Parts: sequence; structure tokens; C-alpha cells
Amino acid sequence: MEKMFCFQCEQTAGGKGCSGRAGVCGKQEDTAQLQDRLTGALILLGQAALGQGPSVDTNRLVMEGLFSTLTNVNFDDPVLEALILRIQQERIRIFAGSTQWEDFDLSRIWESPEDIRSLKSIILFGIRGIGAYGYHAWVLGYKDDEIGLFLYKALDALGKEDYGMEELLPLVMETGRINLKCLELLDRANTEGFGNPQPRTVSLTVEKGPFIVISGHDLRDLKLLLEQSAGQGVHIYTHSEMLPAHGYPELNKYPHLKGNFGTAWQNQQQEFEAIPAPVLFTSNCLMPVKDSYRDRVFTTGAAAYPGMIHIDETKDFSPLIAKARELGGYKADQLWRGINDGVEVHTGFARHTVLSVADKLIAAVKAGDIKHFFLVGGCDGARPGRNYYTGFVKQTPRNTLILTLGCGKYRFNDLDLGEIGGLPRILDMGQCNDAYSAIKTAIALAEAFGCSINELPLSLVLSWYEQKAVSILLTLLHLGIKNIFLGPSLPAFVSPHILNYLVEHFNLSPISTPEADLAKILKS
Ligand code: SF4
Ligand code: SF3
Repeated sequence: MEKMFCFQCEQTAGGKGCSGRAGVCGKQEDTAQLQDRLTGALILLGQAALGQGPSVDTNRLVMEGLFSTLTNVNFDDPVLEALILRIQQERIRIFAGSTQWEDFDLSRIWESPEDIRSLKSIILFGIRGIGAYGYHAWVLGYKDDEIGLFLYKALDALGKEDYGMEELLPLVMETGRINLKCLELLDRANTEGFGNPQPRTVSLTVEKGPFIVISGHDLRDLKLLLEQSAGQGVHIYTHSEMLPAHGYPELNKYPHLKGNFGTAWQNQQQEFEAIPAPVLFTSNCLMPVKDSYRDRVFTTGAAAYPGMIHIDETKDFSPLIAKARELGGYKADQLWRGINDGVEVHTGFARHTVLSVADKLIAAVKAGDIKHFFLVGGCDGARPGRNYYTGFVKQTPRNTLILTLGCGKYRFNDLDLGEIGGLPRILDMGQCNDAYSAIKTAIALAEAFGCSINELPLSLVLSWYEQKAVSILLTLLHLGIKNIFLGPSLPAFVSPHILNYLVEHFNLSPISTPEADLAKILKS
């Protein structure tokens, strides 16, 4: 077995797996090996914790551990080593008196028969997504024992040599169910903490003067940064998945939350090149930091990168604010354009806003003014095949509405596609963390029409990149949602046999061309 093997994300080498010295994401072999060791330690902790029952401390540690192995989160070996030690110590605490330090060797999963390896990978990557969502809810004080208990059970199953399809397939579906619970919890944490998102127009211009860019998904970090930087002459700009933060009343009430900087995560190495400001990463997607801006990148939460300043749990952001002042920002307002040349974007169309006009939407569908809804959402990434999503959205007929969420929206969110009934045709429902909002909207529309979600004039055209997308896909399958289009390529960890199962039971299709897929959707 190679020192490094990883095939958890969409950009995996050759569509098969990253091996050798480093992954396509820049993860080095030593880091990959530590992440495997960390996962092995979690598997043994899961086994031990199952006997113990739910424990607040164990739950948090398990979520933190899973989150740290997500793509583009943690590249920092000493941080991973310290986390492995904490996980081992927690297991030893549960098994009082035990001094066994050896962890489960993950290559036992990679070397399993193809379908077992595939199912175990789907479960592992799905629970990594749950770990991330659960962690974001946790830091806002929202916890659920059932989620913790399921994580123990799933980790335990990964270590079971005698588990076959019969045991693993139901666990795959349960991963989707628990992720839905986790997304609901996170939705509650965000909306109770920061209010229900409202539609906002967000400028892509960076005003002159000192500023800070904040990236990732953690709204609590943004809130604390806004509080600490208030009245200090420093402006705050969101980046990538932080954009939907502009919709929340408890965040947009700060006048120094100004706008959005740059586009999706994969452009950061160019967009941060000469940035006269510090950047705070609160989670994924963090790319290897280039020399041209390495003195201004800060991390917090599960995100970490060697040599960067990590803001610990005290959340004292004063070094960041001082750095913003030192760098001074732009001398004059700087216009950044979206990838389609747009100068502003819209966000904040979460479920409360969309459902507040449900009557109008339903009437418009019945009158034939809205022919179809598309949910074009998910992750962005570096592959050229992702232009599909721009082309798809551009070619949707004028009498259709496009719901979107996740960072994949940067392919088209600066397009002006006009309005239907006073609503912009592209409705940004939020981060990937807000998938619950889209699910609730679909459920409510299905109830209003008296049909199932599959019978709605709604099609899901999804883009995946990392493991949170895996957990969301499992949630959609758990809800029995069929006819999903998935791209830009299918996961390397889904074996042909398991793929057949998904096609047969859920009519999952790989994307083809915007023209062909649109024709297929709209004729049905
Ligand atoms: Fe490769 Fe993706 Fe794993 Fe990085 S996270 S090593 S790119 S498969
Ligand atoms: Fe994006 Fe990394 Fe998945 Fe939250 S920021 S959707 S890829």
C-alpha cells in the first residue's frame, strides 16, 4: 500500500485516487497519512463510545476530528497530531485503565472488496460532512445526542471486517437521515442566532481603506469578528461560502459588513495575490497558501495551515484587525467583477422568504407563468467541466426559476436573468450548510400541490466537490428524491455495482450537456 491514498473529492487524481507525494488539493503525503491515522483513531473511539452511550465531550471530539479530514480544511501536521492524541486519550478515558495506543489501519478499508470499500467510503465521507455541519451547530450551542450516537455507530461499522452489503447499505441511508437532522439543527442554530435571512443585494466593489476578508462557513466567527471590529475603521468583506451571511439581520446590521470579495474558492490563489488585507479562513475551502500572501492568512476553528496564525477558541481577532490597519487596504475603491462580469449579486432567499410568496408561486405555476423550478446547487471546483452549470443556467427558459445554494453559484450568480413576479430568476438560498432551507421549500411546495417532491415541476442539477456534498446527496436519497443530475464527474469511490443500484433505485444521472439535459427535463 502506498504511503498516501485518498479519493474523497471530485478532483482526485485521474478520477481514481491521489497517491505519491501529494494530492491534487496540495495535501502532502505525511498529512494524508496523519488524516488516515486520525480516522483510524476515530474508528476505535467510535467502538469504545458505543458502549459508553452519548457523551457531550466525545461527540464534540468526533465531529472536530471528522471535520479536520474534510478536503481543504486542515493541512497542519502538528495540529492533526495533537488531535489524534486527544482522540486516543478519550478512548483510554472511556476504557479506564487501557493503554492500547494502536489505531485502526485505514488501508484495511481501501484494500477491501470493491463494493465494501465503496459502501464504507460513502459512509465515511458522508459522516465527514455530518461532522462539519454538526460542528458549526455545536459552536452555536446546538447539540443532539442522536447525531453523536450515529457517528459512533457508523465509525464502528467502518472497522467491522465481517460487514457486507446487508449491514452497510442501510447505514448509507441512515447517514442521509442523520444528516437531515444535523442540517435541521444547524438551520435552527443559524436562524435563532442571526434571524431569518432577508433578500439583499451585495456589492462586489471593495471600498478604499483597511479591510478584512472572511471565508468559509462559520457565521459565529463572522459575528464575533464584526463585534470586535466595530468602530475601528476596518471594513469586512465576505468571500466564497460566507456570502449568504449578508442576508442575516443580526449580521447585516453592522454597517461595516460591506460586500463580497472575489469569487469561488478555487480562484483564491489568484484573487489573494496582491490583496492589501488579511484573510480569515473559518473552514473549507482553504488552498495551499502562496508566498505572495502568506503573511496575511489567518485560520480559526477546524481550518489550519502550516505557518499561518491560528486564532484559538478565545476568538480574539485583534491580530487580524491590527494586520488590516497595517496593510491599509486599497487606495481607491476597487471593483471586482463576477465571472460573468456582473458587479453585484443577490442573496438571502432562504425558505422563509421563498415560502412567504408560496401562494404567488403556486398561482404562477398553475397559470403557466412558471413552467419549472431548477435547483442548481452544490460545490464549485477547478475543473473546466464546471462551465456546464453556467451554460445550463444561461439556457434555462425565461419562465423558469433557479434556486441555488453552495459555492457552485459563483458560476452564474452575477448574471442578470430578469425577474418573475417580482422575484429575481436566480434565488440564492444560502451556503451548502443551508440545504435544509431548500429541502423544506420543496416539501412545502409538494404539500401545497398535493403531490410528492418527485412529482413537482422541480429538477435537481447538482455539482459536488467535497464530502459535505456527499452527505447532502445521501439526505436527498433518504428522502426518496429521484432523477437527480450529478456532475461534473461521478465519485471515484462509487463502484460500478453501487452506481447501478443508485441508477436503478433513484434514476441518478451524470450530467451530459446543458442542451441535452434541459431538453430531457423539460419534455418530461
Ligand atoms: Fe486528492 Fe481530493 Fe484527497 Fe486532496 S482531498 S488528496 S485532491 S482526493
Ligand atoms: Fe464549497 Fe468548498 Fe463544497 Fe459549502 S467551499 S460548498 S466546495
